[in-house]
Amino acid sequence: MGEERLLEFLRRMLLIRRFEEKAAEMYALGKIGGFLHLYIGEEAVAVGAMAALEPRDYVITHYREHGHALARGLEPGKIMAELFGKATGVSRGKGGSMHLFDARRNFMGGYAIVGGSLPLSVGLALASDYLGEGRVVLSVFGDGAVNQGEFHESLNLAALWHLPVVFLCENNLYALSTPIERASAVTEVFRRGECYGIRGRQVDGMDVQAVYEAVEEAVARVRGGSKPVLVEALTYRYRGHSMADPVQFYRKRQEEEKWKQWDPLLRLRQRLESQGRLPPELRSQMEREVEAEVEAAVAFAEESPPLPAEELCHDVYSDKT
Ligand SMILES: Cc1ncc(C[n+]2csc(CCOP(=O)(O)OP(=O)(O)O)c2C)c(N)n1
Ligand SMILES: [Mg+2]
Repeated sequence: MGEERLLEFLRRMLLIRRFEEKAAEMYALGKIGGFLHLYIGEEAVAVGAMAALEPRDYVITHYREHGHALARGLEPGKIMAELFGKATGVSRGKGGSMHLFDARRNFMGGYAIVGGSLPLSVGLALASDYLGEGRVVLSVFGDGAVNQGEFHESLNLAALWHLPVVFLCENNLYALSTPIERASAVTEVFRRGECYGIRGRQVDGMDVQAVYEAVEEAVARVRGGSKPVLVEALTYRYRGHSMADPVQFYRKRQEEEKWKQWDPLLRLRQRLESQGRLPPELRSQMEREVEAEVEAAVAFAEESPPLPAEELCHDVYSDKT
């Protein structure tokens, strides 16, 4: 893979990490209310997967979606403003952390209901197919969604109608405090589509290049008219489920340390450094630029006006017929 692309992957993962660290800080300062689910540790999945898409493709995802939005190219300032509940946010400050949306980038939203976005992703794929648009849908969800009825209904219909969906499960081994082996009779998520004739593939979700290659292959298949594909990315969230989660009560320190050794940023950085493709000056320049971008995002959110109360009931119904 070309040097430029790998450096871009590293920059995007770094942007997500620094953005999330800053969001945690802003939450602690009381600038962000409601729930805040951080994506730290899982950056390689979003960055690898989004890079395999074309701009016309749809993305739809769950509530741990800041990383997906950043990797898809939504502006950091408008995402931070959304977390702050400001009128300049991507959803005009009405959605908050779990409901980032940008139709211009075909980013069709984060959804708070576990599994709730899966039927919507099939609907988007049906529209693309019916209209002959050639768009692929990347449908992202967590391991907690795979025992929901909606998961099975969605996979069945998508397979039956040969719809252009790539189902991407971010298996971070836990749904809230429940480990996957306590919730799933079959823990190999990639096999869960077999009964619908859906091809599955497991990938190292801590390796951005591996994720990119797996999703790119899946997208090419699906765009070529084959059945949907299910990709399972094995990954790990470093923080609690949300900012309010006392993670130490259900996870072992050794497990956390083990996964941190496979840190996606560290791995790519070491790979590039060992190949002489990331000299120290370039690395510190990248760090400085990303930090400045995140600071600018916070400044934009701080300076933005709150949503006027009279606008609360606007945009409840679409005026498009
Ligand atoms: C239908 C439904 N049931 C329960 C919840 C409460 N809930 C919020 S997040 C979550 C865990 C989901 O875990 P997973 O899908 O693995 O995603 P992760 O948080 O690990 O990224 C649960 C049970 C919900 N939001 N929706
Ligand atoms: Mg999970």
